[in-house]
Amino acid sequence: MAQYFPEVTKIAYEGADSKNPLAFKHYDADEMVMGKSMRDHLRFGVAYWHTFKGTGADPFGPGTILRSYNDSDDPMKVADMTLEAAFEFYVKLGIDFWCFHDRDIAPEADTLAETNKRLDTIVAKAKKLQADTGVKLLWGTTNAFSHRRFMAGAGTNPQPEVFAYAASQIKKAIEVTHELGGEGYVFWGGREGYDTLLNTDMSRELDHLALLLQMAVDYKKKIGFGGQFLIEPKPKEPTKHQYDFDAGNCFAFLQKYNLLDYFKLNIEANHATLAGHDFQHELDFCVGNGILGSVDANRGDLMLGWDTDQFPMSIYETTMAMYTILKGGGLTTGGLNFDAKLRRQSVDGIDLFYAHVGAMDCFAKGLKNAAKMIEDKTFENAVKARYAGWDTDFGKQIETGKIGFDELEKYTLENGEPEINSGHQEMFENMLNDYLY
Ligand code: XLS
Ligand code: CA
Ligand code: CA
Repeated sequence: MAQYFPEVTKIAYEGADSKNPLAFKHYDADEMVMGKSMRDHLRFGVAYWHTFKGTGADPFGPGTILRSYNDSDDPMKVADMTLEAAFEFYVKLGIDFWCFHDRDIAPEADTLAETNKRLDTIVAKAKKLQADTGVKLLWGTTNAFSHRRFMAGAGTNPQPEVFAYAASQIKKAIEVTHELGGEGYVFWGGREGYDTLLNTDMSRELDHLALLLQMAVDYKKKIGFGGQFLIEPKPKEPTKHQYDFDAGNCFAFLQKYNLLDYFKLNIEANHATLAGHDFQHELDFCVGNGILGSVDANRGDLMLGWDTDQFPMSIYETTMAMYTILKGGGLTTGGLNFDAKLRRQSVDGIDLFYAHVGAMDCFAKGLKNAAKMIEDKTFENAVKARYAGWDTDFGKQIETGKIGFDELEKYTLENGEPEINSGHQEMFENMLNDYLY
């Protein structure tokens, strides 16, 4: 097979003192952390759409990134070469998982039948490459947002014909994800949302979205697909009001439509911050409600109000994220998928390696910090102490509903003003820094 990244050999772990930008300083795949290998904790994935289809295009100009695997007028030849390049990249990087949209891996043709045929051709090749390399599919998904037919949404489109098209596409994408042994299947809202209520029936659109998801659940059962269904929240972009705004919003939606048994969430760092939340807040909400499924590991730019999808680089963020993930029992069928793209000026193939190596190291260091924080019980004990009042008889009586307003009023009249305790936030922040330095 042709080599698309001849300048790179396999990325090795060289330890924290290494100055080699193409070596891991913290990610040692087989190193054990809290009784589990780093590989099994972190379950890193590469996002096909950004890493292999990203061109650096922005609203002011077309792509800047040229790749030899794109160099053909035949779209299926490009798809074929790109898939080979992708697996060469996965192996050289030492990554265990990949993720894709149907239209990333095989180009759309003039009819759905022809498009599906193209997809089958590429999926057969991907299956072989997976078997040859041991790289696995973390999740598949459908791109039901780029084509012009989906300009007003897929499942929430005002026209049933477009709903039907989306359903057909999702059906096929679930089939190929199943064929490739995918551990999950993601539903990101795409253009499920609206820009103005002057032309939108929001309640009806949400009913339709739930219907589409219910059909997907039925079909999953029918074909015996055992992967986890995931919803990926995002508050805005492309529409002004995306329906799957944040984790809390998705949780309410799943409950209302009786879908909670079948879905977990795929939390993206950049979508959390766009919704005005910390990445860790969204993760913690999911852990607390038993709905953390998987993670899109990237970052936004807090100065910018859009989805910049940058590679994670903040040890603080990855430490806090891994702390919550570990406390929640870790990733099981999910993983850390780098849904991140190179900047427009990072045009070299080697930049893809720098980006992923750095991001993997950043999460590996975050994992080690978080494990230490958990083993030391520093924050666990502090939080326990802060809520200790609830473990007294009095607290227990409230928590178990044994006493109500009358008793609480009596207690307060008898005991008067409560003594208040400091939250010691600054001290805790200093203690966190002790783990980061
Ligand atoms: C877009 C989303 C998308 C999903 C998969 O903002 O992050 O890439 O992860 O459709
Ligand atoms: Ca994402
Ligand atoms: Ca994003």
